[in-house]
Amino acid sequence: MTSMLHTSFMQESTQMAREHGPVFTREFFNLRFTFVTGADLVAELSDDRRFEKHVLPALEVARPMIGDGLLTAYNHEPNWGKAHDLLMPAFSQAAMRTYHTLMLDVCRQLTDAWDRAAGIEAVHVTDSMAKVTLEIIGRAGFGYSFGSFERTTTHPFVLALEDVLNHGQRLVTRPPMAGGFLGKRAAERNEENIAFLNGVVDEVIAHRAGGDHGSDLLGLMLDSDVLDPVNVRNQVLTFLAAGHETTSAAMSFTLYYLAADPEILEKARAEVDAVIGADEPAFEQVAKLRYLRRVVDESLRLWPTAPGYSRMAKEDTTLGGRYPMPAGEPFFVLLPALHRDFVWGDDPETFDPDRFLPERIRARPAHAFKPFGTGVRACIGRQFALHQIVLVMSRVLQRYNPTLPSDYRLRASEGLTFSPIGLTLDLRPRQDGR
Ligand code: MNH
Repeated sequence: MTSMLHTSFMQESTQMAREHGPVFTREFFNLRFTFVTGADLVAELSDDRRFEKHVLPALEVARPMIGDGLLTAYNHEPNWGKAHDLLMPAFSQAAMRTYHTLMLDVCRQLTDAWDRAAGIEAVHVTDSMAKVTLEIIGRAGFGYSFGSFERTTTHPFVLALEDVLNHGQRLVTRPPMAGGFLGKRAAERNEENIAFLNGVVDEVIAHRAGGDHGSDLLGLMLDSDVLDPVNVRNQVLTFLAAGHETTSAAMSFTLYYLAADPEILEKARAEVDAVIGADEPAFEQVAKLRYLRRVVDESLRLWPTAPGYSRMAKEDTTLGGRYPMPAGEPFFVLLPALHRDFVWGDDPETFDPDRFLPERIRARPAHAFKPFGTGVRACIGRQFALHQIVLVMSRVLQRYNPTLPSDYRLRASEGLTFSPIGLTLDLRPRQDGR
């Protein structure tokens, strides 16, 4: 869902932050963003006693599809707390053991597909990563395989999901089409898409009714009985909408940075060889890939695939003692700018995984790194995303020697997420017998 808007509003705003930060306002079509980019102010905004999540218009327009699902629920909606309490344990680091085997299955599908494909040059890694994350969340979320690696065209479910999200983005970024024919047609089509998505999920749920509910997230929700059926459906669609492209784009950026620097690539590969060897990684080994994890974190620093999140004051206050913040008014944490704040040193554009060495993290102010949002409304899928990203990267490094085409220059598209434009890699099998 990165292709529709043809904009770089967030990237431009990031450039402006050095001069105009730490708080400045910009308009984008009929939207108004007050950006916060300073680490000290973001730290203050992270206080859940004074501030809370604001559901951005860009999220709000997804409510016809995912309603009061975790991502788009208003703070006062009771289903948020019910779903949060129920699902938190299923997203803990320990729970990742449950998904490790299916994640490995999907890695095997990926490497099989790459090995089968005649060409190892100019592999469209962003497409491949999108398939990986879709298969993983489909299976972990509701035991569903989209057959991404067998298909030559995009699954209709995925097309409908992307259509709905794009439709929402157009609604908030363009003036209303004033009931014109095209607007009416687009609205109808959107309703058809939503009905189709609901139908697919409902069918899966119906198959589970009675008997064995299964050990995926859907099974957990059906077993517990605390969420009503519509909310269960909202959660399933939320995992797909929130957990698919953010994660796949993060994998693509990480692959870019690995391939872009032979020294970093070599260090990551040496670690994978030392910790795992040539076999499939065991669950416990993934967390031991400390250097690779730092590469992932550093990629998320420069390209936090979700560009930001929005906060509002619970009561009238001032931010940093000088920026008036009336209750309920949104302030947007612009992550690429926060992640280049002066607390990161004077070379914030330099890719350096060692910024995430434990002692260097401790030396930085808290809240300078927020790719997964903050507080009680932070990303529930964080461990799930990180486990699969590190796992998939390790499988790639075990098998291939990724190199960038010499003329590739990193540029990112933006929509609900950032994603690298036109990234391809040459993936030669490793020659050292691994
Ligand atoms: Mn995720 C919330 C970023 C992967 C499901 N996610 C958020 C927020 C950010 C975010 C930022 C906070 C939004 C806000 O404050 O409005 N999420 C990411 C990134 C990745 C990611 C950068 C991958 C990299 N997210 C995932 C995955 C899943 C997921 C994977 C599900 C399997 N995220 C969510 C849900 C929420 C969320 C659900 C809302 C949590 C809540 O409010 O309770």
